[in-house]
Amino acid sequence: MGNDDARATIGLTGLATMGRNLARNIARNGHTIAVHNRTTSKMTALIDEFGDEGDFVGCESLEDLVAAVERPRAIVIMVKAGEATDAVVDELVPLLDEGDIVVDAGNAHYRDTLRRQEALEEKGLHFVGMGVSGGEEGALNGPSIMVGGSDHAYEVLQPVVESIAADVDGTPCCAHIGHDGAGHFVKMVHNGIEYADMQLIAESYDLLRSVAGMTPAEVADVFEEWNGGDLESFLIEMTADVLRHTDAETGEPFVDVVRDAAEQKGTGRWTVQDALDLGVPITGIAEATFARSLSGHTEQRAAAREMFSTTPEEVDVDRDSFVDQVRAALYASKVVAYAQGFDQIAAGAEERGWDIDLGEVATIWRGGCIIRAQFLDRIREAYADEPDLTTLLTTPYFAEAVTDGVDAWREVIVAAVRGGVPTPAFSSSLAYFDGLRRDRLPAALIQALRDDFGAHTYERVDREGTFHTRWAEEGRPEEQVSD
Ligand code: 2AM
Repeated sequence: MGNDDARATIGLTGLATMGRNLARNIARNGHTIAVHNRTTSKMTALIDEFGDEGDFVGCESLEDLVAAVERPRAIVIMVKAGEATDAVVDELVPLLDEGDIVVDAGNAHYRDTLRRQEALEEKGLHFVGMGVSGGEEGALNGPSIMVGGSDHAYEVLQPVVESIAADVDGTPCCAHIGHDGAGHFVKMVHNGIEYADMQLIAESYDLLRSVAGMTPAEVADVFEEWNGGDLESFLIEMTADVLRHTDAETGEPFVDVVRDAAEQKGTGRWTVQDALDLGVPITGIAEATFARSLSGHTEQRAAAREMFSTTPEEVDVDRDSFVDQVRAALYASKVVAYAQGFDQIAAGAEERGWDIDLGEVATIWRGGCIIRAQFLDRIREAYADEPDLTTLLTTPYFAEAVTDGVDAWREVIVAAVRGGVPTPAFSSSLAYFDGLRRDRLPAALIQALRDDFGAHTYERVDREGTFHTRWAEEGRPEEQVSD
């Protein structure tokens, strides 16, 4: 296919908010970009409104889009994940030439990315799953970008993606995470961690309000103060802002006029499903996901409210020290949630043969994305000191935070339990920590029971080998099943 008129460095189809903002970001950074949308009016609107921000080539058809881009072509697809992406890929592929690169910048499941990558590879094309975090604002002003796909494709894309990503201390928040689906996989876990982060913040707010009796505005002040320390992050800052907001219509705190049923688009669920497959206990993310589900079970909640008392139990706490305790509990639980998320990335990389640099993941999450936080610098440092880290929990900085905070963590959960305030993420994170550091776990009893009812065998603490006890026989003789 001849394309003598091709002058764009990159093409992009799908100009809803995210695609439009990403296109503007690319153009603003000096790259000529060809833009297309199924409904042409969105393309012309972009050029009418923002055409002076950079060098756009408006294209009315996918054929025009393909013809406008220099070879090897890089064409970004930014449409709804799932069927829409498949439809656009199917339409685009016959128009491309060998060596061209199709980039899916949507929120695809990494398994879909693997499937598409295999299909395109057979046709001599590169398929790149690219996770873009930071919402609409990030897409426009600098997101965190997690790129999968081949080394060659990354070499072609690098100048564009690095220039549009957020920047922290001169380092772009963008990396080639690993091959094929690695970018979308890491983006998925990022979103899972975001669920845990938000749930922990929500539990902290609930405790300060329901146990310590603070108003939303007072809680906002607490979050603002926390944002000046170790907890400094985009979400903590935003929480202070949201809690201070008053509903214009009713004059009530805004948080009180919002219906308390949290929704999800599914990436938290994907993360938990994947963790179950990998056998990685990401209890913080799982509880956060289930807490959203519970909040949405309106009928069951109504039935329970009718049956049981809804009056919170009074718990006597000293407000100032409780605020400090909640801060410590939040930080320790956050350490657990991130340690679990990074475990999942390590396990996924191992299982699927991706060479993922966990320190690099922490580095590119420092800016642009929803979970951006000072904390990620500590994680980056931990992996720099020890690249094959077994768990983030035991690195000196985090170990100290957890050790220093553990008494407060327990006190807060005791107060929550006494007061009837649900803190599933706080509680499960503490249980995870206690489980990990326990000398002996009751898993020994589980193994014995499994051997009794199902002859599933067990290992012993004092000898090598696999054993089975013949429970039904007199004297319960033990036999060695294997070495
Ligand atoms: P539209 O403006 O023509 O609806 C978000 O939905 C974006 O994905 C929009 O730009 C939308 O185009 C595009 N989109 C959704 N489904 C599509 C499909 N099957 N083919 C092409 N574009 C699609």
